[in-house]
Amino acid sequence: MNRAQSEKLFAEALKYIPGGVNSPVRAFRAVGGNPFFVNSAGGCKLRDVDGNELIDYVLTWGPAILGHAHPKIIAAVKAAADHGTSFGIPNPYEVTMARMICELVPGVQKVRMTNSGTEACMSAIRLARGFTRRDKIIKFDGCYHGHADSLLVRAGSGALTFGQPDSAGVPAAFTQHTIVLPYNDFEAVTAAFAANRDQIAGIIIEPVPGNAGLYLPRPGYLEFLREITASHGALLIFDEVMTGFRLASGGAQERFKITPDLSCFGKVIGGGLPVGAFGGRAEIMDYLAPLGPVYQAGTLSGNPLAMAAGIANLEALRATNAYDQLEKLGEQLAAGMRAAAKAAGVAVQFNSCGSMFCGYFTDSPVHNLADAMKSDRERFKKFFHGMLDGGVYLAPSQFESGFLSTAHTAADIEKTVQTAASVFRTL
Ligand code: KE4
Repeated sequence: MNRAQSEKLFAEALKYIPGGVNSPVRAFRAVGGNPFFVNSAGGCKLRDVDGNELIDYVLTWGPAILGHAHPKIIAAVKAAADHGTSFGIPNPYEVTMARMICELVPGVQKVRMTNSGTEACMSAIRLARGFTRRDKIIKFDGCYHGHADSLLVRAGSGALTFGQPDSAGVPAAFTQHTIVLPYNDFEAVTAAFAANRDQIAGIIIEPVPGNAGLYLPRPGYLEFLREITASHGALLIFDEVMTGFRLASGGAQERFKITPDLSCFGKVIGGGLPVGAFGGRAEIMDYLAPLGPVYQAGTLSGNPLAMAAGIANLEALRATNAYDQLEKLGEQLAAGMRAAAKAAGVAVQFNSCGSMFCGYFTDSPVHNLADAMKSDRERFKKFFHGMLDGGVYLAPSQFESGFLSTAHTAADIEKTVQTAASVFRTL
């Protein structure tokens, strides 16, 4: 595949940007080679600067749930931009977005917008600590909640990909109140609460972790976390930056029927523009400035263009049978990939949940980070490049989830599975 223009651009990028990228996972360091540069995108396809067309399963890490350059999102952004790009004073879009989130998400009575998922998670943690007057937070290894200091501990996504789950530059004092436990381990949570009685402000968790690949909560696990936090006066925080408005219109909390105290969002609610949000019970959210003592702010929070794009995304999702479509596409992809791997005699654990998925090259089931780490990453690298050369772009790391959109068709999935079948045979 000709990538001459991408290589030229990457050489130039390396002169001015650390690693040539503005976010580490884009650098292809986990799979080798250099990233391609996108010229344009539409539907489920990317077109790189060398004219290669790719079926996209990264979808800018989740936001493009309706596919790229959706006409309703483009029109909404253009219309909003004609009136100005930012005001630093309330605008009507913020009210519409807040109302939509509160209407769609079971656990949210009030919501505050931010500019990224990192800000949303960082702020939710601060709010939980302020509301409970406790300092300790439980997170789970392999889960990624953005790059705020106290959460960069055994984190997933790019941190895990580069073997830096505990980043340099984070003083021990900043993480001393962060307790990291294995995901899906009931006893570990019980023991942590017993050993830190009345000190735990909350648990933050990706209800379906998508930053160490993808694995699912064991039956009863989320219900257990809901009960044990309530019984200890701690808050349950669902990080739905990835799962929100994707696994159901009300996110994982609707799909699994669990109501957390706080929820974090991002991605889909920005329609591809910079966004984050956190919300929950009004009595907790009202602890935020200007009402309460917990400070949180942002120059561009509730930016009219990001709000317009997110509202258009949510409206289009609500107006169609998008979630049925996404479920069917996810099932078709999972069945096809499992059959192709089996036929080629390649050990693959293909985990999926709705329109999120991950294939691990291992013969044992993957229920947590330790299982995911058993995956054969050399095989993953070969598979990734074989698929890329075949016109299919998967997440450039074993420790990332893939995504489907309503723009993917059964024919796209069939082509993907056929390409995988031929690549599996070369591994
Ligand atoms: P951002 O700060 O990147 O907007 O959101 C952080 C975040 C928080 N919580 C979850 C569950 C997330 O998945 C993310 C960000 N996701 C990664 C993809 N694994 C973003 C990709 C990147 O870092 O470039």
